[in-house]
Amino acid sequence: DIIFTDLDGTLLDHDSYSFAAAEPALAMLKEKSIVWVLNTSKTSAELMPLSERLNNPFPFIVENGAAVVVPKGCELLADADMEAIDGARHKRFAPRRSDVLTLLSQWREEKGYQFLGFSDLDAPALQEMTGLGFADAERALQREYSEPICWQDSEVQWQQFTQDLKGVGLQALKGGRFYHIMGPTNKGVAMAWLVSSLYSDNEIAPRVIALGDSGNDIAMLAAADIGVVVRSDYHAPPAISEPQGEIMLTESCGPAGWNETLLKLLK
Ligand code: 2M8
Ligand code: MG
Ligand code: MG
Repeated sequence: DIIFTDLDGTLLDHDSYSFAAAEPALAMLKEKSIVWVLNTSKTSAELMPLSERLNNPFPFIVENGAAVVVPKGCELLADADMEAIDGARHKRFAPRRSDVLTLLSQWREEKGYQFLGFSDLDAPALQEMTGLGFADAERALQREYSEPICWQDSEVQWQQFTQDLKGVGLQALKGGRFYHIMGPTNKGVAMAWLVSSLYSDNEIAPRVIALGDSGNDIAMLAAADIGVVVRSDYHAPPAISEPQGEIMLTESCGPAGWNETLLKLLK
């Protein structure tokens, strides 16, 4: 097996960002030496300390599938064609955030769209909106590929905005709290690249298990052999149309649901 997991609302509690309820299944992953990959909206800067806290030595996927990142010291994917950024190696599937920001500020000016983006915020303001600690909020602001926004305009303007994004090959991907403005990739695209890069054609392909709770997880859940929709206290489970494998829905919410379902699957 290989596991791909979302963080917020999935392995981490939506409000406290705790993974305490998932400890038994995390221990089982370790015991069975299963490769498990964090696949999240979060940035590389957020993932570095988080993967250490989670005791996860594997590559991770950042900013909603924008890049696969191999941290310093990880020997996997040694042959892959990757870009060195801050001591890590990145395989990029999206344009850089600076390009996205240029367009957004141009449109704001020309079309009067009203939204609040991460580039308008400082760490204390982001803490207020998300409940992140100060250091984590600072790391969340260090984005390389995507701009999370809160829409503050009408539905009509939103329709126009998403059309404009489409016209330049960008999209608005719904996360837990924000829409992530980014290039034409998703968590499923990066997951598929990583699986095919880790396992060559003549190896037996592992069973791919993916877990997530929100709209931005749909592509990942649909592309997995087993897509586990983690129940949320805050929103209805996302509908997975045309899954390639089996879809399951957890009984409990967040990390407790993650734990109960993975323990069952890995037994
Ligand atoms: C943002 O992502 C979440 C996850 O779905 C969201 O859209 O609500 C990202 O900015 C991420 O970097 C940050 O850690 C998170 C904090 O809630 O919010
Ligand atoms: Mg989530
Ligand atoms: Mg997420």
